[in-house]
Formats: sequence, C-alpha cells, structure tokens
Amino acid sequence: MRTLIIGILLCATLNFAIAADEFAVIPLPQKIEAKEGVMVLSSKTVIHADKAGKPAAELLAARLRTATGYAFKVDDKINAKSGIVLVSDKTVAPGAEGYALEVTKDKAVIRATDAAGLFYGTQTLLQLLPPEVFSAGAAKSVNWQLSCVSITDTPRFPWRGIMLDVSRHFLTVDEVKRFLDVMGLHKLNIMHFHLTDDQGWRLEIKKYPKLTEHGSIRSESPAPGNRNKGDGKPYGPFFYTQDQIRDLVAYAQARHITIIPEIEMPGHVLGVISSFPELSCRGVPIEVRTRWGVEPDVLCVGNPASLEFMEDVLKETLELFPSKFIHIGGDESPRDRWKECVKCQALLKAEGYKNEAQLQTWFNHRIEKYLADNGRRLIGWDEILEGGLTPGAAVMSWRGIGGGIEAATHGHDVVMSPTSHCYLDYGQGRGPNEPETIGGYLPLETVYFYEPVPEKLPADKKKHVLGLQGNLWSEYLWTLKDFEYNGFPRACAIAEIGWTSAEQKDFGRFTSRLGTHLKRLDMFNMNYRKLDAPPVGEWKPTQIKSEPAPVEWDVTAATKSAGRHVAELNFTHGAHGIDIAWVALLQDGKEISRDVHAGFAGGRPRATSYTLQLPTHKPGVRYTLRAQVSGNGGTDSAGVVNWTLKPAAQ
Ligand code: TNX
Repeated sequence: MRTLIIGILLCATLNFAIAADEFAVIPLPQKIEAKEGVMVLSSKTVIHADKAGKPAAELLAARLRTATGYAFKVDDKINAKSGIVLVSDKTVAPGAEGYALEVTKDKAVIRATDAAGLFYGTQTLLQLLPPEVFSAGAAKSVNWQLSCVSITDTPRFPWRGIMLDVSRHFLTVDEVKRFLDVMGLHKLNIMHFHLTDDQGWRLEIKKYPKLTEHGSIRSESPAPGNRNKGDGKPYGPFFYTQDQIRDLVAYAQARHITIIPEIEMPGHVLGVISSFPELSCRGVPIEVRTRWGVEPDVLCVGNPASLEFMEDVLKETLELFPSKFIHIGGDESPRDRWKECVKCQALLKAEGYKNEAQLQTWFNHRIEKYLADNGRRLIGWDEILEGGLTPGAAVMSWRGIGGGIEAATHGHDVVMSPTSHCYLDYGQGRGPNEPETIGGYLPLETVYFYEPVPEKLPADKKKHVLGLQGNLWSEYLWTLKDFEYNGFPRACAIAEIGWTSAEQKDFGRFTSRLGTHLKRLDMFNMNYRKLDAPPVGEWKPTQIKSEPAPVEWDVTAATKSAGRHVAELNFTHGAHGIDIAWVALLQDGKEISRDVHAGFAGGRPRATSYTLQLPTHKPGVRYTLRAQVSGNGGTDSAGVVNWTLKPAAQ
C-alpha cells in the first residue's frame, strides 16, 4: 500500500510548463475532453431548466445578466435546440454532486442526478467563460464565448470545508455572503461557523439575551504588532440575530453549502461565563475575553445547570441550522479546574472515573444524546477522543493526523484538518511584506500536496475520512481583507484536494490554472495573496539519504542579477522531513556563497530560508544551488525550492 501511495505521489511530478489546451477550471474536473469550435453567448441566449435545475439556473442567469448586460431569460423548455440547458438525469451524471457538461456550438447542456450537481455544472460553465463573467457590473468589449468541451465530473470527498472564526474577529452578514459566493465557485460545500469562543459569543439566543448583550463585547483585541498587549478598545457588540442566521443559511443552501454551527463546550466558553459565572467551577465573574491576562475557564460539568444551559442553547441552534452535524468544539478544555471542584469530583467518584478527561466524555455523551434525540450528529475537535469517544461522534483531527487515524480505526467518521496543512491562519510567505500572523508557516504548495486519507489507515477504514477543511482562525485576522489574504489562494488548494482525484493533482498545472483563476478573484475584488515565482526545483524521496548528502538544482535561468538571494526549502509531503546543514550557491561548479545554519523542512518547518550573496551576475555562466540535507527519521520527504532576489534595502 505504502509503495502504491508513494508511487501515486511521484507520478504527480511537478510540471511547470503551461499546457495550452488546459482549461483553467478549479477544482480540476475529473474528465475534460476538448472539442472543435466555440459556443457564443448573445443577447438572445436563453437558459432552460427543469424543476431541480431552476434555482441554479436563476443564479447563473443573475451572474450572466450582471456581467454581460444581456437578458438571459429562464424557462422550462429543456428540449430547446439552443441555449443553456440544466436537466436532471439519473443515468448520465456520476452520482451525488456530480454532473456532465456538454458544450457544442449551439448548446451547453448540464446533466446531473441532483440539484447540487446542476449547480456545480453551472460553476464549471462560468469558469469556461472569460474571467470578466464575475465582474460586478456589465463588462465592455468581452467576447462571451466558450470552447466546445465534454466534461464529466464528480467530487472525491463529501466534506470540502472552510471554517470561519467569527468569534475572535467578526464578519458582517454581507462579508460572510461574499465568502459563501466564492466557496460556491470552488465547489466547497461545508462552511464551519465558529460562532462562540472565549473572545465573544456571536449567536443570538432568545432565552439568554445576556449572551449577546454582554458576551459579544470583547474588552479588547490584540494590538497589531504587539500581540502580548491588548489594544485597549472594546470590540463589539457583534453578533448575528436569528433572522440574519436564517438568511445566511438560505443563502448558503442556494449555493449547496451546509453551514455547520460550532457551539464550543465545555472549554473556550468565556463568552458564556462572563455573563453566567455560576456555570463555572469557581463561580467568579470573568471580565476580559482575551488570550492574555486571563486564565482559561471551563463549564462546571458537576453542575446540572451547565448541561441544561447548553441544551437550551442547542435547542435554538438546531432550529436555525438544519445541518446533520453540529460541532461542539471540545478543544483545549482546561480540565484542571475540575480537579479542584467539589461538584465535579463528586460526579467523577459517582461514575467511578479515573481522570477528568472522562468527565468531558460524560458531558459529551449527554450532549450527543440530546443531538441524536433531535436527529443530529455530534462532531468535535480531536480532544473529545481522550476520555473515550461517544458512539456516533465524528472527529475533526487538528493536532496532526493521529486523532483522525485513531477515530477512523475505531469506525468513527473523521474530517481532516491538521495544523500542518490546513491552518490557513498560519503565514504563507517569508517576505518582508507579509502581514502579521499567529505564526507557523504554511505555503500554498504544502497545502496543495496534502493527502487527507492517512497512509496508515487500514483499507476498510478509509471510507471514514469524510474529507478535509481549511481553518481561518481569526485572532490575527482583523478585517475581511485579512480573512481574504489568508484564505486565498490556499482555499483554492483545499477545494482541489477535496474535489479532484489524488492521481490528477499536479502543482505546476494547478498554479498555471491559478494564473487565470486569480483574475476571477480580481473580479470579486478579493485581496488574495499573489503567487510566488514558480519553484526552481524539487526534491524527491529518491534523492534523500539518511546521512547528510548534497542535492543540487540548476538556477541559471532564475538568477538574473547580482544581490542577496534567498533559497527557501519548502516541504510538501512525506512522513518525514529533512534536516538541512547548509545551502550554497555555485558558479560554474565553484562555490561562491554559503549559509550555514541548521534548518528543518518538514511538518513543522524551522529556519528553512538560506541567504546567499551573488556579488556580480555573469551572463553565460551556470548557477547551481547545493543543499546538504539528510532525512529526519526517514527518507520519504519531498518538497520544492524557491529562489528569489531580495531588494537591496533589506
Ligand atoms: C487552536 S484548533 C485552536 C484555536 C486557535 C488556533 C490557532 C482548535 C480546535 N483550537 O482556538 O485559534 O489554534 O491556530
């Protein structure tokens, strides 16, 4: 199995050549066959749709009307000889969410078994048109034509998610809608809504108005550039009314996105305890809802009122969100509080438990039963595994992939979201102009190479991997622009991993399609991060030894002038990283500069930038990078090398 997977990864070799015939569709469809000719959209083009296709047809028409200024009438004449046709068809399309799209000179026909597939067909159709099709107003002098093509497409995973943390910093309803629009464009279908946390409660609960009157005001936020201090400014009140939530849920549904609400418990609850101190073990009011200056606190699970309170909150939550899964958080609960608490210790003894983690399971079990009685399923962060999982619970694996492996091995469904590949709050570049982030380093290529099904998982358990999710934690994302910069284009990579088969993944081709795709994001005025120059080379497992040994890359073409250059070794995949002893620059085989420091390119990279001097650039000579590296605990590492000239001033 192992060799097979490595084989597949190797087949996805980096190919940076731009394939002229490649359609710039992201995520890449399963099968695209180019045909002769083009279809031209005009003021007379009509959209024909059956009942299942009608909502997607209306959305498509609205987009086309805005961009082209044409009328794009929608009717139900699905047998028409021309136009755009959306039709349900149980036989043609490849299963749930899949679709077939056939573009000929006269017609573009989308067939699918369900409404989601018809919607995804329209998203692909839009991406076959010029990027101006996403413009905010009528675009002038655009030739609205698309190449004839035959596409059949189906997603790899049912869970293709993005998490928005609106507790640490808030997004307005319109801003969330913007994300939902762009998620739909990428065929992302789960928006995990992190609505409550220590830093603010953002969901109106009618029974407990204090939650939003008081709990939605954070006393201060981290000051940009000075994270250990607050900015001294109260932040809030910011929250969604129940009407706004209903509006968002409907808006998402129209784009085939399920919003999964997260109500954190029993930890990350200062938003609750600040208003209801009697629900904590100490019963002491807590004022500040920041990460500094305040000890974390937790619900008192020994107090029956805590459970009743959360059930009340969930009752209203379930009325608002129709999703099958309800996320109950469960991460980073300061269980030590339960050690000092008379009520919690009494419960622990009465149940015959040995540790406090089992108290969390006790609590989860009751919440899970409440959810199950109401037809829902519990999902939580991987800490919920620690006291033993409740039977039907699903796990979101974030502290690496271990939690996912353990849970899936025991037959639980899992969503993979490891910090190493999916934490979109981590930094994505090392340049001087990068914004402040929480820390970490997660460049686009590392995200792209993520394989959500762990190699170690027994074959019969792989089906439990529902998919993956990119997380936008917002402690250091102050505004919508920051969410966008951190989200894109890494979310495009998440979308492709979730949708496209592993065999089709190819980073070089992905970035070449991104070139066009980013023009679409320009139309949304999106503040995405610009692409780095393509990597100058890569390393593969076959080049890595257990003892230090050199690996070389020809950088002649990428070395254009004298100055300070930076070589960046970016790990992309493999179970082990590489230790780097030094990196040197060679001119016609002779070393001219060397940076000696210990670096590590792996899941948690350290010091992977090497600075090298080129005093004078000589045309006609050969420049080579040489790195002295060794496998760290194994030799299956792979990665890419970036090579950039740094401006003189730094
Ligand atoms: C850990 S991931 C957290 C969040 C932070 C995030 C920052 C998880 C379940 N908990 O509360 O915002 O790290 O990366």
